[in-house]
Amino acid sequence: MLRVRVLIRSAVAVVALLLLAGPAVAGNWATVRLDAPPGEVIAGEPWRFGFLVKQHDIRPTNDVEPFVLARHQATGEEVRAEARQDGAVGHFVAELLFPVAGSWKWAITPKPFPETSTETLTVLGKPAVVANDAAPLAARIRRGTCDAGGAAAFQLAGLPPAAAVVEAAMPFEAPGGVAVRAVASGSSTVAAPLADLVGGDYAIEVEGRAGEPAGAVCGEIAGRVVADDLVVGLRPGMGTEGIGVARLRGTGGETTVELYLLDTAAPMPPAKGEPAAAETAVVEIVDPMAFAPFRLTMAAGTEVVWTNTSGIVHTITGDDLAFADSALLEPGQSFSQVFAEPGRYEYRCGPHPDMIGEIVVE
Ligand SMILES: [Cu+2]
Repeated sequence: MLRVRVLIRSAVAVVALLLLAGPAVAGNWATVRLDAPPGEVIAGEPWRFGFLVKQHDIRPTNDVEPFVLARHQATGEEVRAEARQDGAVGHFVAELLFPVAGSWKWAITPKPFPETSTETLTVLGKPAVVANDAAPLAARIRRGTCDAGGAAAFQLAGLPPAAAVVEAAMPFEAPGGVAVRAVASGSSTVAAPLADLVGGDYAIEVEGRAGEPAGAVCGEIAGRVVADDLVVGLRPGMGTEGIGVARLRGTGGETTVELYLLDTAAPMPPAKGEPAAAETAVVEIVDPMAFAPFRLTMAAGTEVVWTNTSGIVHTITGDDLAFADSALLEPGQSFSQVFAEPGRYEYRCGPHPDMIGEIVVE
């Protein structure tokens, strides 16, 4: 019965939208596609990127004046940049400078066409800078546990100071998929099979230093080896707050040890899917250009899933800062977000702003 009511309501919404939909929807719209996903964007460092503008998502066009507008989700602070044509027809480049770290909503508007929103961007804080002439941090494998130290067994290459390896990227995802930065890293090879290290009561230790943000870290070499590969977490040592990760890889009779000290000052966005949604509600994007149901009323904590069942691309773009925008949704793609706070959230499709919808959270 509920399903029938929803269908009737959405049919009414579709008819209403058809009546409203003038030539603006039917005629002139454009899509914006980024050349590449944003990757790592850091506050205070210019970020340059390119994108392609296509009228009706088909024909690349230079007859536009695109600008980029970003808004900080917590403070509402705005950053704007004009784009300029570069290379092939329809291709533009722009440069944004985010003044502070955090979550930024952003969209590209290829004037005179409406905007295409992009996925909310997590801008990372600048890593703490250590003087370039600082000595490397000493690292070793030794006997015993972290709490009960034993004799040094293998010397590891020292970790260079943070400033020298600012761009060191984590070669694997941290637990929960959180965005973390390595502030120092190093690689060594020790003359011992990985199996001997795992079974032999050893710990990996990196010495700290006064004023060094990463600090001392230590972790016992233990755990499950998968395909000659073991990842060990390094926890804070005496009086420090550093954390790190060691990756040990067995190759024949030797073991390669990669060490990463992580930047604990950088913002850690919640892992995807948090907070856990109590329930799920579905909104379909249908032809011709409508959200069904047009209005969704639900309890706080519900996850809304939009699925594009139409034949063309659309976005889910909200004016409210708390509303996380989607990027372009291709036919068949979905986008979801959890609404934790009661309120009324209006949204629209970026390229087709006459497509509107509403989420009412009670
Ligand atoms: Cu649309």
